[in-house]
Amino acid sequence: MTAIPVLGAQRDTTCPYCGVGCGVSMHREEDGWRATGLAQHPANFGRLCVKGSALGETLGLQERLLSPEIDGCRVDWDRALDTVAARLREAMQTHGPESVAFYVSGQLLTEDYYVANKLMKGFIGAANIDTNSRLCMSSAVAAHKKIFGADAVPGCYQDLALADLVILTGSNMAWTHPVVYQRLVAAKQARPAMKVVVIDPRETATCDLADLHLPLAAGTDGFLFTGLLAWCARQGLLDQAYIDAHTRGFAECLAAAAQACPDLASTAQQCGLPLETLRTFFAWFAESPRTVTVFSQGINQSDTGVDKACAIIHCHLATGRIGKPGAAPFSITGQPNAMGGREVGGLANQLAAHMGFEACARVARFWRTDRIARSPGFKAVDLFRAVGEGRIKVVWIMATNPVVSMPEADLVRAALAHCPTVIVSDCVADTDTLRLAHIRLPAAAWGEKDGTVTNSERRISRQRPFLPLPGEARPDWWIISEVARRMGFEAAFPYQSPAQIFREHAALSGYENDGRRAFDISALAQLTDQQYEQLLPVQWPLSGKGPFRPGASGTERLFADGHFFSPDGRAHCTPVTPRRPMARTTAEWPLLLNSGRLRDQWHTMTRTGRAARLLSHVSEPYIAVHPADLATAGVDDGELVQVESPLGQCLVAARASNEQTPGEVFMPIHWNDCFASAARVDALVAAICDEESGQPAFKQTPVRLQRYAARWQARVITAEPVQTPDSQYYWCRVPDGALVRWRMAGSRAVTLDWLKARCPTITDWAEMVDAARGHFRLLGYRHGRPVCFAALAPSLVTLDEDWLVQQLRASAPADALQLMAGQPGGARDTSPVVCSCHQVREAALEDAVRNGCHDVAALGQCTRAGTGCGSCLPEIKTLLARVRTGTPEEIAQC
Ligand SMILES: Nc1nc2c(c(=O)[nH]1)N[C@H]1C(S)=C(S)[C@@H](COP(=O)(O)OP(=O)(O)OC[C@H]3O[C@@H](n4cnc5c(=O)[nH]c(N)nc54)[C@H](O)[C@@H]3O)O[C@H]1N2
Ligand SMILES: Nc1nc2c(c(=O)[nH]1)N[C@H]1C(S)=C(S)[C@@H](COP(=O)(O)OP(=O)(O)OC[C@H]3O[C@@H](n4cnc5c(=O)[nH]c(N)nc54)[C@H](O)[C@@H]3O)O[C@H]1N2
Ligand code: SF4
Ligand SMILES: [Mo]
Repeated sequence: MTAIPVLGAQRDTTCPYCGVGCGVSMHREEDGWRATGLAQHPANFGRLCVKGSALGETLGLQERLLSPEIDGCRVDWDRALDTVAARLREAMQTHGPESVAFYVSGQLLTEDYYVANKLMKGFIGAANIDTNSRLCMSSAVAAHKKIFGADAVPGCYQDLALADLVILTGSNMAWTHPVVYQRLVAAKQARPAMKVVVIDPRETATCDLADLHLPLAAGTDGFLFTGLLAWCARQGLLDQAYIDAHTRGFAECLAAAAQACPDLASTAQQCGLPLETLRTFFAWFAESPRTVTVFSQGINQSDTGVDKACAIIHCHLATGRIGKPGAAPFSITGQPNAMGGREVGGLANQLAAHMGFEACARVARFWRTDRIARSPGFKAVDLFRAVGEGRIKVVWIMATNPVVSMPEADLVRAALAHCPTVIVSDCVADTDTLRLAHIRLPAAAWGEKDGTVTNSERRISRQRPFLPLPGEARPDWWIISEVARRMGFEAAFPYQSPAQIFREHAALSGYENDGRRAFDISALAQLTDQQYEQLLPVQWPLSGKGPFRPGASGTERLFADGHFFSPDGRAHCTPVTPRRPMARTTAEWPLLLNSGRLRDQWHTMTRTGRAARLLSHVSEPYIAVHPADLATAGVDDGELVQVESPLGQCLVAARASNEQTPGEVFMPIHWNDCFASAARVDALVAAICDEESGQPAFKQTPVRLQRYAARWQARVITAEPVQTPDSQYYWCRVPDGALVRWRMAGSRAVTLDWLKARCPTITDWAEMVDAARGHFRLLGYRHGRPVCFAALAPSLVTLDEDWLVQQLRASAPADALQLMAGQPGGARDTSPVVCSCHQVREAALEDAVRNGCHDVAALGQCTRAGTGCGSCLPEIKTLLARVRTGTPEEIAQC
């Protein structure tokens, strides 16, 4: 690995992945950087999940974008910035300010985000800036604003530990917010009487902790929570004093609920749940004044996401379960700075600092501008449609990969392909979106960037750099400010440091804020550069009354006094009439496709896809299908299948899964054209959005499956460049250090020469041919050393890929015959990796269970599995239960 110049040997910062916002301490060691959890950080108290603990492995400069480019040619920054400014100005002058758009991300730091929003809404003078938070949290935001009068999350992580009942709905927390999950596991261990209910159509890793799992029919949470409200009323469980004192519109809300869910049986039927299960859940709710309901994408990513979030919040308001320790509705955020983006006003329908367009005169005064946008701009889906219709002439995409992550992703790709100017700021050199950029701007990456992020519990933490800026990479705030200056807005963008931007953002939050705006961090507006540098994690609000005390921790919990941020200070309940998802299966499209995250990958894999350890958990794209549905489709476990929707196609391996409800299938969101031939799930997903929030219903897409009639399958392992097969074939690449493991397949016959032509730099080949059976092995040599292994056969052959990788790396590899065999003499464990930290495989764990390790602790002692970050503990427990409850025959077969 290239030596990385460093700023120091140890630095405290914040994890760049999920919204838990863990504090990370980075230590320089001989062979690179190591991440450990920051013991004193209140989000994680020293814990890290597998992605956080592998941060050091994703840092290298290979595959980074390190200089600006225009039309594929390297240019200097002056030229790049002048060109961006000129294109924006030209479009504004010729077609008006609405003809330019920014599409930004919850992975920008608050300071970057603030400047992007200020440039668009304050100075370009339109509001066409939207963010990938539209795809993520916008339904929760809309519900918060409607009911609380502000986009404010009431509770904090500690509330989960204090609750008697924790409801996790539409959240696979064990994988997506692993450290909060670990805190919950610890709390339940300490207080076993605490109950956990998981509501999810799939049986996920999170169900491991559940006292009750509700595998409800997809998209029916609205019925469940509206039914709960109506039931509470029937049972006399409402907190009428709280309702009378602190809410408005509750009677209408309850009337609508009673009408939609008149009795338990109808609710159970709508949700596809046994009556008894529902009764148990409701009874637990009734007996647990300290209830926290965590909701995430299973709720938000729906065409009735706002209603569902409202239905959840109503249950808490109606029973006074809010603003108290251990009692809160809790929308848990996904990205590291999803919250920060909401704070600065990154959504097209917000202005700035939690103010809407009604406050444009005030914000204009503060920004000293006469060009402020006066009405909302395009939400993400409409924004890209406007690009497709030619109404947007210049689009600038920062820190997000919409060609992969937007619904109707092929249409997004087509729209960008026809857009006159596409500007993309990213840290890496190749993404599906960057491939369409006319102007590429190299952004500083995590470890180089300097600023702040806000986590799910409103806690602002510092991201601090520990690496110098490589090549010509620059922080996003610098790039945007330079463009603004070149557009003629020098006076408003004088920024020299993130601290300066943060102070302005903090000051705006307190500007003419007489306590009526929840988001107030004006206490931080006077931070000195040194105080900013040393800022400890702090929860907003933190108003400017009185001098700032370094170390102040802010506000743990909101609404304790029953005061909300609406004009009358009450929570405004709003009638919800639940309905089923708009997308329906039909005879032609018989399966409902759900999509979401895997434990060890982050979104479009630009970072986690570089760490071999993280790819060892799941290395290829797949679709999880119930065995009965696989049988109907005539497909065997592991076979390739074409997944089709009216919008597009994917080609992935089928995985038999009893975790799926029959009729429902699941695909991970991570794979894209940089990693596989056709595995972008969003090419299948239609952009059916919640009308109010504009958030797409990513979790429900009717699809059909068809077996892919592969005539051959190949595996290739090499560090040499590989020419990817064209679109008629299947391929998938799995980086493993300097080597890449490839899997390929095709429905049309190919020759051995075709396979050799995939590695054009190799000219020296050894072959082993069994023509009668159609089995071929190749070894490619460079200077007498094997540098490539390839196997081609009618079906997927069993190889020991880890051993082959070791051999291709070894100074003295095994001889050619043994290499061609694809495995060493003795038997080796090639079963799936369960524990990524210690690379412990399923078969080793099964052996250990059979040899007497009958609990997690014993397994950990014997194999080390689960003793690293702990993210695999739910899977270990499932394995334990499976092996221990199997019949002796089944156990013998495992
Ligand atoms: N490992 C990892 N962690 C991540 C991320 C990542 O990429 N990788 N991304 C981060 C981001 S940005 C986000 S937004 C969060 C998302 O975090 P989560 O919301 O926890 O993640 P998802 O896997 O998208 O979806 C959660 C669950 O919703 C379920 N679901 C689907 N339909 C329904 C339904 O109708 N009702 C209910 N109740 N459940 C349903 C799905 O089966 C799935 O298990 O994760 C964050 N954390
Ligand atoms: N079907 C389906 N689709 C979904 C979802 C789903 O559950 N199902 N979930 C949705 C959700 S919740 C989300 S959040 C999105 C996520 O989707 P995206 O935001 O598109 O995914 P990322 O891979 O995180 O993209 C971030 C990009 O920014 C780059 N980057 C990282 N840090 C920086 C930085 O500091 N500056 C700059 N300029 N670039 C940076 C990365 O290299 C990467 O290319 O996907 C959405 N799409
Ligand atoms: S839970 Fe994992 S991914 Fe999320 S912030 Fe913590 S270490 Fe990072
Ligand atoms: Mo997200």
